[in-house]
Amino acid sequence: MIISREIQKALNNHKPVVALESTIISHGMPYPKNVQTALAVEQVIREHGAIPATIGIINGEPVIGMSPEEIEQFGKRKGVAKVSRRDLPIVFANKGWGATTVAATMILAEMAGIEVFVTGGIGGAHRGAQNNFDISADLEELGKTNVTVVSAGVKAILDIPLTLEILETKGVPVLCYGTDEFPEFYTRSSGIIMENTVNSPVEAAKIIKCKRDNHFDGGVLVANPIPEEYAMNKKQINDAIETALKRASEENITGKHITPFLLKTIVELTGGLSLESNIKLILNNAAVGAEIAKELMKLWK
Ligand code: PSU
Ligand code: MN
Repeated sequence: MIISREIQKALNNHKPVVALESTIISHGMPYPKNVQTALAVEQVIREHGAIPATIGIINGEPVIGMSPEEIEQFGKRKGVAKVSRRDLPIVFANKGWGATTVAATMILAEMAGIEVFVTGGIGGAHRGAQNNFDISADLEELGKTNVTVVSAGVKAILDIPLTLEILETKGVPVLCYGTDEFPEFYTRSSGIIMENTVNSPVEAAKIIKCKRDNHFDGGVLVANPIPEEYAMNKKQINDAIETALKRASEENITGKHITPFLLKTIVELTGGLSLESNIKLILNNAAVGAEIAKELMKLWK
């Protein structure tokens, strides 16, 4: 794989590095906000004293630390595949371009030696997963790959209680950041009270370190709620989600296309409000992820 010089140097010198995914750029947001957001997220990570590593696949090669020009390409190029674990060998063999999901980004981050990864929301069990088995490979990856993922919880397009049950089964610690309630992406509250709250980056870092020191393989999920001032009105977002889910079923959207379809439809239905919330929560996750990466480096030194 291709690791940028800046990132290789940072890793060699035990400087904090934060991984970022590219599916959110190619399939999660419209152009040009996707590119602006990806660059702004990198900037926040730098302001917090860590080095951003946006990850994607170019001509069949994993790139750890994309350049701004490459990020621009991922934002506007047509035909960049959405790549999860199962798709990796295919895009490698075909020398294609691939936007990596949470699962695929975790795999490549671990291979590069990056512990902390910031995103917006992870994939999970879709509604009806009991029957249709639509459960994101992100959950499987969190069960086995040694990377900490900072997300704003899980979107209500998914079945949140079922997603949390699967995370428990897979042995994934879920750390709610500054709250005891699991966050619901666009809003702070899901009504689900969790067992584990962390109130500072160092608290999260200590738990991650214990997991690594004891060789309990797998990820850690840090669930960081959207700041109150950017949270959406619960009724408005829930109505949009219900309508989007109905449209997806009418149009027979399934498999890997469902999450991008729902995100796009929800942006349309909310007149762009959900996109603004989405951007703000990622920037907020970037700040927390960078701080956790810094604390971890202190503990490891
Ligand atoms: N949630 C978002 N934005 C996204 C995704 C999820 O708010 O862009 C993307 C992530 O890359 C995640 C993927 O890993 O969707 C999950 O897709 P699937 O359910 O097909 O595994
Ligand atoms: Mn799926």
